Amino acid sequence: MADLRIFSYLPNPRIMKATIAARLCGVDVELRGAKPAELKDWLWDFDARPLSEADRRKTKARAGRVGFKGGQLVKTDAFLAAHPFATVPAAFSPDGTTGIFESNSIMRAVARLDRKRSKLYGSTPYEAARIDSFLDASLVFARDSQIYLLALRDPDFAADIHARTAEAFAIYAAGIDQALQPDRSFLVGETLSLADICFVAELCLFLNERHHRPTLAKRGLTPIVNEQWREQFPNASSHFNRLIAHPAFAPDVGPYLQKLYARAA
Ligand SMILES: N[C@@H](CCC(=O)N[C@@H](CS)C(=O)NCC(=O)O)C(=O)O
Repeated sequence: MADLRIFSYLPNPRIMKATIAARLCGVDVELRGAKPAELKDWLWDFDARPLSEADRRKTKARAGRVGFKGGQLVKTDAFLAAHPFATVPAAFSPDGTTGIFESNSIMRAVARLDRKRSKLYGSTPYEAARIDSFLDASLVFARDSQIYLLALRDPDFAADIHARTAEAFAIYAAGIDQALQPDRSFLVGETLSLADICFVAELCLFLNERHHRPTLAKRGLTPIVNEQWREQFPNASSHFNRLIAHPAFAPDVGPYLQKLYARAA
């Protein structure tokens, strides 16, 4: 039995947080899920699976709210008890009784299950708290990033959203860049931590804006992460480039970015 089960649409950079940490911690994570569009035909449950006729009869469908707006999702009562915000990624303890939500918390759960003394969650309470600080700052950015990426699905997206998100990205990237100055190798302490993993995953997710280049262009806009970001935030950008080649990151991030760049081109 795996140490943690995660149900989500796949691939999902939010899940990379947990799978990268799992490689470094020697933790066994089981992934269940399918492409985003297919999750409407899945039972949202600890025992997540493609819906059978019996599942459809037994469980009522509910309106999706974030990312699945306009669709109907079949979430069991047990799923809602374990996951009160009803979102994916949705992690579960091996017996299915404890739901863990929010991708940063799922990643923290992996680090707490650490079998390799990886120190991914810091070596002291102060380091752990500083890692939390980066995870909180990342979630603030992630919220803006999510609103922007979902808005771009509509060619008539609200005019101010691009400028607001550009500002949010500049604040986030500047903080990361500052934390790496003058030539630090990691965001917290002297070794890789959850803070570095979270940064890479959030940026991978944000790079999805590239898929919406034509929509942006119609409004006279360009992607927020463009060529200039390397010059504006050199430490943050080289940190990202260094980490995506790291053996614990590459199996997830490599294929994800390859597909993203190929599709965006
Ligand atoms: N901040 C959360 C975001 C999770 C989230 O918003 N998930 C959306 C999909 S992008 C969801 O599950 N929506 C379910 C629904 O629409 O009912 C995390 O990092 O896990």
